[in-house]
Amino acid sequence: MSFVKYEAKDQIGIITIDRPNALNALNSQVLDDLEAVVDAVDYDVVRCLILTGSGEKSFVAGADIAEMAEDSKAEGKAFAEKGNKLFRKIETLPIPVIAAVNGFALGGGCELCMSCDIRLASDNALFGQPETGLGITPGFGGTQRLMRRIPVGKAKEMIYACTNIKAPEALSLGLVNAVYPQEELLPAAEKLAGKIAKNAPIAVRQAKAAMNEGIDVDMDAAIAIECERFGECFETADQKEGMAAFLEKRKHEPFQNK
Ligand code: CO8
Repeated sequence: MSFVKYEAKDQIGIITIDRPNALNALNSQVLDDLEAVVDAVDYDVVRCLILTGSGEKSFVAGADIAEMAEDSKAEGKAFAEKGNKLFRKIETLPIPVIAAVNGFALGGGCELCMSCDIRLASDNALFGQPETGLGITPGFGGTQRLMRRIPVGKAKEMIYACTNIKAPEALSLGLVNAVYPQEELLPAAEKLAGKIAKNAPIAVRQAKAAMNEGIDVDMDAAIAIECERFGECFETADQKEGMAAFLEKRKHEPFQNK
């Protein structure tokens, strides 16, 4: 039995963490199941992924506390490496990933959504890094990504003081792009994924790579990355069709990912 479900809808893939009895907490099996699902996606066909949690209460309530409670230093480090490797894989997938945060996004849950390109939230979403209250640090990227997503001082407060933030504050900090009533969250994520899927897939991929690769390097290196990625779009069928359609004042044909 897998704790992660996958559904393909046209060119959109929906991944659901499905361990509702533990509020979708991430134990080793959930991480393995999530990696297996991510690896099995056909990236030639699927143009955008949505990642969400099952139920209406929780996206992911963190790493599984029961599983790691008795870990040694070495086991703790190994678990952090396992989660970080997977989250980095998600962050660097060739196509965009939208996190539809449908409730608790605590600890590893906050970290998982931060490894996605875009976060949308339900109005009951709660974000936080409660780890220091458990005697540990965030270990699935939280000490690094939170301060890259929101102001550093606020990230430090959230981590040192275990201050959780509700959806409206997450919106005002830019941690999420939009907040919806619970029942509107997934339709909104699918609508946005559909808009992304309509655009030239090679261009979207190159744009994602350019932004991901450029964000942590100096501006000269970042601009060089952009030039490289921009050049890669030319001589593609979709670039030729997109530009020809503009010049001929017509709608472009559906992009082919070629
Ligand atoms: N791990 C394991 N089980 C969990 C977790 C979790 N993170 N969260 C919830 N559960 C389980 C509960 O134990 C409970 O199980 P049971 O019914 O068998 O007792 C079930 O889910 C339902 O939970 P509650 O009854 O507690 O539900 P409430 O609505 O009362 O409370 C909360 C919801 C507030 C979300 C509460 O469950 C809670 O505080 N959960 C823990 C949140 C947390 O601290 N998360 C951070 C975990 S640490 C982490 O993520 C570190 C990431 C980096 C790891 C690095 C590796 C070394």
